[in-house]
Amino acid sequence: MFSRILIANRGEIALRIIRACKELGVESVAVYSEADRGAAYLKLADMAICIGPGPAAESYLNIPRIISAAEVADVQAIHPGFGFLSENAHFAEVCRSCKIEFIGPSAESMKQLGSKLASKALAKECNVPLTPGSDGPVKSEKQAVEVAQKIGYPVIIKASAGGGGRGMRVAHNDITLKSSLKAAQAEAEAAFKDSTVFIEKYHEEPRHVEVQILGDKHGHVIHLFERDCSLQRRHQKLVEESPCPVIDQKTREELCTAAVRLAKAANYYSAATVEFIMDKNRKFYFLEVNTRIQVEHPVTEMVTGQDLIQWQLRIASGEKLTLEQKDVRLNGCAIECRINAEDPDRNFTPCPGTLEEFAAPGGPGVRLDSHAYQGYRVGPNYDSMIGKLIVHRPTRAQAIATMRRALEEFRIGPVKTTIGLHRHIMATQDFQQANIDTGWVERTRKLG
Ligand code: MV4
Repeated sequence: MFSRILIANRGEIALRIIRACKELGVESVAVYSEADRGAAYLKLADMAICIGPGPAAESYLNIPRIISAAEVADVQAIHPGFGFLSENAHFAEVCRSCKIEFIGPSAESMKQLGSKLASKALAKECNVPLTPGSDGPVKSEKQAVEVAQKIGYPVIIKASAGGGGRGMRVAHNDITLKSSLKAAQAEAEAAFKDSTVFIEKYHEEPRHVEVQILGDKHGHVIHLFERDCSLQRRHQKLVEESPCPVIDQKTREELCTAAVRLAKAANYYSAATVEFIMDKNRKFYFLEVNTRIQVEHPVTEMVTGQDLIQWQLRIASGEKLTLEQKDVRLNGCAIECRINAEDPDRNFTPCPGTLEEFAAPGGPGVRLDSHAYQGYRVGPNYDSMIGKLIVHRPTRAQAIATMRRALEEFRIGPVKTTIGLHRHIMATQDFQQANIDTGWVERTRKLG
């Protein structure tokens, strides 16, 4: 195991990684921007280094400054957390050339799986179910129309270099397809310096189900079951849970083993998430692979009893993944609500400010992953997530009851947060009966 690592991130996930380090006896070096100076979680690290001004480009995204901090602190490895540099293959290569272990997958796996077309091609080879589509780049209007007429409208145009919903367009006929194609190519070029796009049949209001993967450097790959992340708004997840409440044991087994086949084919090590869409007939289709630890990893930790961050450290240091697939069991139900400092009644606009009131929930079955506290100032520089409230209970109904109780206890003010929205969601028949899909939040808010 490493003796000292650097955490190239901030906030809640930096704190989560510090906690894992302490439990493994690893020294942690935190980095912070001037905007995060004085944040309480920095005191829990063994060392904290300022790496620049508030704007992320000058601090958390600045590779030379992070590498310099790593050299000064003499660390053996860097954990990138999520967001920022976590899926940057170039950063992983720089770490390698500086003889610093990147706590994540190889740069090669990141590149292969980061390309949506390359990951789809690999998925096809491994018999992972795919949405019908162009199966390769679409270059001309003529080719786009041919593909669309073959698979039928509506279709969706996606950027191969995209992800998380950026650069996607839906078309319902030949005319809108032609204009959308040009716009999608231009958007992809501007956002990713790669205009490659492809076409798929568009699934309306699907569920979003994803499989947690762990692999080691010795070729051993396992899954830790699935999460249902259907409750989201504009590609920002609001609630995540495990297991998916609407699939049976046979579907679960197929979904999870398909994800393992794909990770094995990519020679994957570290943690990954294989994303699927599930349509109204409960058929699933591969979407993309996220080559990082995700925000919602705690729900998987709760139902499996495994510490995913500790596993990432062990795997990066070359240890064997001693966990066998047959020993990974699903125990009960876990639900996570993302607590963001934003106003759901004003189109989710971020609400920076000081948390004058911050009363955290607790008690049986409750986990709070948050770096916030009474007096913490939420700045305007970074995303507005100030914590994640996670519950773990034997059944889904009990988990919802515990979540409702914990959300009642949770008091934050005067800054507006998503707590009230979560109280509402947990009280709906739709959520309680698991009648939700990726369009639910927007549909119900229009009605309300
Ligand atoms: C789709 C789709 C419908 N049909 N692909 C959005 C994020 C990116 N990972 C892929 N996404 C989608 N791809 C086909 N063929 C609908 C979405 C989608 C979505 C997917 C997962 C979670 C939330 C979503 C919200 C809107 C659209």
